[in-house]
Amino acid sequence: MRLILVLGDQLTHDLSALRLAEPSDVVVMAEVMAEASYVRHHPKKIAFIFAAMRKFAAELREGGRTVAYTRLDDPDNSQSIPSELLRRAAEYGADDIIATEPGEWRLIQALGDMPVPVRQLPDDRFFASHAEFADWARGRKDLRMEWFYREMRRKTGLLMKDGQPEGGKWNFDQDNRKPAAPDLLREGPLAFAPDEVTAEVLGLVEARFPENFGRLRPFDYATDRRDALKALDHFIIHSLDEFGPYQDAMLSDDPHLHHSVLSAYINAGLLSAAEVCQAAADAYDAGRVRLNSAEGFIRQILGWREYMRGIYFLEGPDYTRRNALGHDRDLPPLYWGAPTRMNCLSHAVAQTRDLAHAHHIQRLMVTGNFALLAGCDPHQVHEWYLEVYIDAYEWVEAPNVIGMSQFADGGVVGSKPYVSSGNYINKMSDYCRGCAYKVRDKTGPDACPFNLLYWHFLDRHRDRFAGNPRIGRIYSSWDRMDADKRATVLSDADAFLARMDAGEEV
Ligand code: FAD
Ligand code: DLZ
Ligand code: SF4
Repeated sequence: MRLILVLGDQLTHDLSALRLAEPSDVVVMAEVMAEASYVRHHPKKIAFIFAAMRKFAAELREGGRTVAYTRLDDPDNSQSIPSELLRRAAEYGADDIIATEPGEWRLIQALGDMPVPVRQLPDDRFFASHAEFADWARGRKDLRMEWFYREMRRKTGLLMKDGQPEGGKWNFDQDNRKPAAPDLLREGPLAFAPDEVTAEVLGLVEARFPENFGRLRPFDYATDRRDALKALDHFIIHSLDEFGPYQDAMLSDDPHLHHSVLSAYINAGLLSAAEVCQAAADAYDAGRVRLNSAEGFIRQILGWREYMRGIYFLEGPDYTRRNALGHDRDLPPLYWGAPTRMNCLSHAVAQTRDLAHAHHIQRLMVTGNFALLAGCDPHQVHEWYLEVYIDAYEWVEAPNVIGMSQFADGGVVGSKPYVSSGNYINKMSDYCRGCAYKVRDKTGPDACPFNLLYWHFLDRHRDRFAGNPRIGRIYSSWDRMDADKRATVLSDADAFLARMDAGEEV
């Protein structure tokens, strides 16, 4: 007798472990506190995963499989994945367990340490295997995503014509940096009313996780493949064409703009990365969307998503403890919704609380940028992102946070830190218009904190970044500034940080 483990982010019918399953095997799925509480996940994230797990288990049963499914409140639930596997092994007399490799070192190691042997098969829902990524990385001085992405384009043939990139270029990002105007006609993602299964899970999550940061209701995410496919179609038809030009824009009254909001579905396995990329390429081939949008969108998945996974597994289990810049400030309470006068942060955090989602530029250039400029402990920042986003699993979250956003890996992911003054946020959003701070003020009581902290960050990390070819020249602007003004900027920044550390509203 054999058990087949399916985790909450492995809800894919042709998962490697399920492909190997014999009719007599028992599929094990379990809602457990160990997974639901290794960080205090957003209630919407827990509800999404539990509802999607329950519906996936029902689909497996309809397909004739035997599923041993543990609900969170089952009296026999032993509340961790390894202990549930042991309990089920004893129950069914199983001495062999097959799993698809989990997306987190913690669980890979836990399965490796089990007294019953667990065979962990490669997770082949990705475009590149661990070995392929390691081969690509071997011997390279730096691991830039762009080069890896080109390999993936060649490998998959996506947007390729006669061995050359469609349109003669690999990347059309210079067309993709437009700020957005408020537009009442923008479609946004599809919303799904909770069905019976989801409604029951919402009640469970409400009762069991009342203290977790984030609003559970209204809940309108898809929780099965059928609805996730509808969300994909809707995005391709209504939003993909304008995805490219506005992918870096932010608007106070529009949390999604032209973004797909498909990450939760792809990461949990309800949609495959390959089918999502193919749908975008097909829309381009059919003349329905512009090339810079199709290419920009496909690059996020075929390039960034795949590359982030490669980095996570290449860099090893200590990656989330990296702290190359020696940052140690506690993440301020405003990240959990305490009031702040900074309008951009207030919006990004409120949206995160309400939706368990924020788009890439909000994550990178608002919440991430501020934490980096303020010198916050990258491990705390990492845990925050892992908690609050519905699409967050360590393999994808950690390289984005520790690497891309906080530069805590010392430059494995990014060749320069993603920092900016208020100027960038003002250019790409309407946040500054409604802010108590003045984005044009460089010093003084109303100066935008991003302006103060930007120079503070560069000044305190001069030794590391002055020689960096991508940002080094900014130091000449800083050095040209009048000495008194430089001193005022730094002391205003220190005063701001001191007020923040003292728990004052900033
Ligand atoms: P779209 O803008 O529509 O992009 C399409 C798809 O591309 C996404 O669904 C996603 O699958 C993929 N994608 C885009 N950018 C990235 C990226 N940098 N890394 C990996 N995949 C990408 N994404 C996660 O899936 N989980 C995370 O935990 C996560 N944490 C992040 C933390 C930080 C600090 C930053 C800067 C980015 C993070 N991202 C994460 C990447 C990105 O912000 C989200 O994938 C995206 O916002 C999801 O919304 P969407 O589906 O509308 O994406
Ligand atoms: C995130 C999550 C949560 C909240 N709960 C469960 C669960 O109860 N059971 C389960 O199998 N998986 C859950 N997950 C997803 C796992 O944490 C995820 O598989 C690992 O982090 C590896 O990516
Ligand atoms: Fe954010 Fe500064 Fe703009 Fe206010 S002025 S919204 S703090 S960037």
